[in-house]
Amino acid sequence: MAARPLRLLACGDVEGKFDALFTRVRAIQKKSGPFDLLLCVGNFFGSTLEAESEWEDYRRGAKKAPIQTCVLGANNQETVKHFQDVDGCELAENITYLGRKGLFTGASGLQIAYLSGTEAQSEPAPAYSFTTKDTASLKSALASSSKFKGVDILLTSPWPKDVWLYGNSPEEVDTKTCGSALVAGLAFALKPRYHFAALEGASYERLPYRNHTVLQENARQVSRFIALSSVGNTSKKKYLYAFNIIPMTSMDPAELVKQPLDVTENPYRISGKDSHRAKQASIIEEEPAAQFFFDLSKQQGKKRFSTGRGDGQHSSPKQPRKPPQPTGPCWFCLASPEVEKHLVVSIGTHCYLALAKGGLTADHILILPIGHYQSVVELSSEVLEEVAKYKAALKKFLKATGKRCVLFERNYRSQHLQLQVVPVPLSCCTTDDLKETFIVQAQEQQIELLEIPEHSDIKQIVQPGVPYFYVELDTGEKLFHRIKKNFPLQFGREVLASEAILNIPTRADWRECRYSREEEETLAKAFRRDFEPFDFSLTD
Ligand SMILES: *[C@@H]1O[C@H](CO)[C@@H](O)[C@H](O)[C@H]1NC(C)=O
Ligand SMILES: *[C@@H]1O[C@H](CO)[C@@H](O)[C@H](O)[C@H]1NC(C)=O
Ligand SMILES: CC(=O)N[C@H]1CO[C@H](CO)[C@@H](O)[C@@H]1O
Ligand SMILES: [Zn+2]
Repeated sequence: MAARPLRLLACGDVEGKFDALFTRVRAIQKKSGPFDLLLCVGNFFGSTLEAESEWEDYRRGAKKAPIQTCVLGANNQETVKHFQDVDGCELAENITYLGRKGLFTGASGLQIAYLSGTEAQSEPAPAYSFTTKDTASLKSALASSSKFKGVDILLTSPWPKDVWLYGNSPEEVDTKTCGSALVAGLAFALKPRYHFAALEGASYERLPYRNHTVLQENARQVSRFIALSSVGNTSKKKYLYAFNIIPMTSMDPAELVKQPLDVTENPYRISGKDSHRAKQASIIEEEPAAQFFFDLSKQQGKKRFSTGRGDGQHSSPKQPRKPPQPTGPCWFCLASPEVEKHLVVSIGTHCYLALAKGGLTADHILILPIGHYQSVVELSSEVLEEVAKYKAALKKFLKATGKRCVLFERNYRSQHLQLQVVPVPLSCCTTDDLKETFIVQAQEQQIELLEIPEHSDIKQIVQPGVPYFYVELDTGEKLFHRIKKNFPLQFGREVLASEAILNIPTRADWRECRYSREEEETLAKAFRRDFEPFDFSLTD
């Protein structure tokens, strides 16, 4: 018993141009058949005399809306007078004010959540605005049940803040000031399949975004955010959007959660959750608790211990810590649309392997955490454990191909942790040669590389946030440099590419090592095939 899809229209700011809107709707219906509902977001009423007199015709019944029309309330003082009943009411035949906030459920089962007005900027909140209290009560009324899956449609007048993150950028809006954080929080919680907004005079259709964490949660329906322009706008920007929808309550669950190819990460992961930032801050606070730091800035070899914050607080090991979130699009968060998935060669639980883009050699590999961590120092123990597993697997693999593995990390001007693994043929040089070359070439550039004990962890040497570079040899020995300023970004590559080691000096700069996408795909495929016998992620 397949439900008939509903045919809906959504419209941006009408600004009192009722005749223009309904003429257009009539023309559309004449051409492509009747629609079930027209949903209007943004300013329905205008404040000009012309707009007022146009409205008089509809209010008195001299003119009529040709379709059931639902509208949101006022966004300014001038138009508050049109919305007498905060719980919603009929404004004219076929024109209904939905109310301040709530859920409208149609006979078909279609669920439309709505929030009228703009976010309050001052106290006391004006009559046409909403506050945290409003969005919190809407969230708890709709989304607190464990059975809650989402709503079909969310209507708000303002855009949600940061909706463009991880997606396509809107034109003509100031991304610094545009959008409401409360609306973002609401959209994050309600997981609408469609979210409409207006007020910016711009039209924008964001790529669909996910509402689940890849690899960690079951798939949920994606959300589409669509911002519409104002009616009769001369610049021909889109103000009407037509779509078909089957209410989620009558949809096949598998069909509902299908992910389109162009789906992106959820833009609200940071700003959306009200207390998320605070929680994140407290996680970072906890991190270095009861840790010891060698202070290498003083004197080589002499260890000074300090107890960090030493308040002995540990988070329960039962609750895996959520990785911090990037503040913008990231090329290496596995869930991010920016990731070049064709370079990925293995995916574990917390980490993954990818071929380095423009690698020094065809088997130059990166070990990366799946979540957003800036450096090894920030990794939780379970992520570190898997990093160690990948290191061991790669070492074994490379040994089998007659190579030793050199690993380095630069935590400086980087966003997402990348452990670079560069294979060096055994026949080319010994581990001691490698070590020597690194030390000598560092000295030439006034970089002090300090040897640190084999079994010590970088975590014990630096505090999170401190920039550093280190290279780890196949014996586990490490050479460490605390970066103060002006560290040559390509240093690790330069040394390995130099005559003394790989002797491919022109490849030191990765930009000189570009491959075409087809070549990259071929290299990744070859690596996957060769690495397979060593890849624990395939068997665990
Ligand atoms: C009001 O809307 C209904 C349903 O969309 C439509 O059938 C009807 O013709 C409309 N009324 C007028 C007067 O156009
Ligand atoms: C088009 O939209 C912009 C922004 O909302 C507005 O300033 C302008 O007056 C509109 N033009 C028309 C003809 O409605
Ligand atoms: C409410 C909810 O479950 N939201 C999820 C939406 O998707 C993001 C990741 O894309 C998750 O972090 C949220 O938990
Ligand atoms: Zn990242």
